[in-house]
Amino acid sequence: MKGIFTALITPFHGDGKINEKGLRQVVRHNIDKMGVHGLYVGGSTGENFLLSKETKKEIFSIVKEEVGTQVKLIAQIGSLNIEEAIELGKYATDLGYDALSSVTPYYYKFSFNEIKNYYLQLIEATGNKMIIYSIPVLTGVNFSLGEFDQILNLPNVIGVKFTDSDFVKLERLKRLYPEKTFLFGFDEIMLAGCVFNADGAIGSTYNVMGDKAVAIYNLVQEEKIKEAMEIQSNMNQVIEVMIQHGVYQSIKEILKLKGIDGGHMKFPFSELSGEGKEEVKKIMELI
Ligand code: HMN
Repeated sequence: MKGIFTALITPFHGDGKINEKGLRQVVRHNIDKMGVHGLYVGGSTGENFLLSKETKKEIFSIVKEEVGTQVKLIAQIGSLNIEEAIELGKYATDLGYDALSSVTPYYYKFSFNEIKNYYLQLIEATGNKMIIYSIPVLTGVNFSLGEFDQILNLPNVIGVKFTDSDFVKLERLKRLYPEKTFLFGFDEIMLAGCVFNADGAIGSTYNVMGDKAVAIYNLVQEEKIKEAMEIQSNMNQVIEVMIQHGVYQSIKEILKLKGIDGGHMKFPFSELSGEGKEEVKKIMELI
């Protein structure tokens, strides 16, 4: 479980149903053109938290069918409803997903022990490997080093999707747990994450710039930081526009301009504005 993982977008039809043809095209594009090492399915990027359990299962199943064993697959199954999370985890495990990942339970201010017990139940019920999804900026859950220590010692926990810019924490964790996998979650600073010993990265923008992320990852292995920085800086020209107009919306528009059906957004997300479309067109030469 090393390298670049695309946090897969989900193409929807205008009525909110899955656009299966588009989803298969996006998967193919990621594997055949971007050359990423794996896919992270059902993350924030997939608009997962807006979807019904049945729709989430449909996505897991279509993606697995399209991928087979070509690249590694991680299923994000986190849900505030533990029964749903377990059902999704068993489903993805039966389909053959290489690992599960679950966001830390959010919205309520859960105690650390409550969060730990949540993971324990998920792990015991599914029996699959688990990658903890830590994203303090969205969940408000920010584990201390001591808390990470307890979480990483739970059975089957193989690593963390580390979406945080606390590089000291990342470096300390990797030194304490060299055998665990730390996948960095902020695309605009993924080079720094890799320099600070992350084992790779998971991100939304890799749907359209995965080839660049793979290049950065490889250059870091070769200790060619200046060349890697050049690519990161070019990526950030694009990410800046994406953030201004909506990251997921912009990714879908870029895919569309490349002839891939990125589909619509799921309500209540709005579609890309007219101005956004114009701005995205202008940065296409960088992609
Ligand atoms: C996921 O769960 O889908 C992603 O892995 C999340 C990922 O860390 C992205 N973060 C969010 O969407 C909040 C980043 O790829 C992010 O979109 C990117 O760094 C641009 O800011």
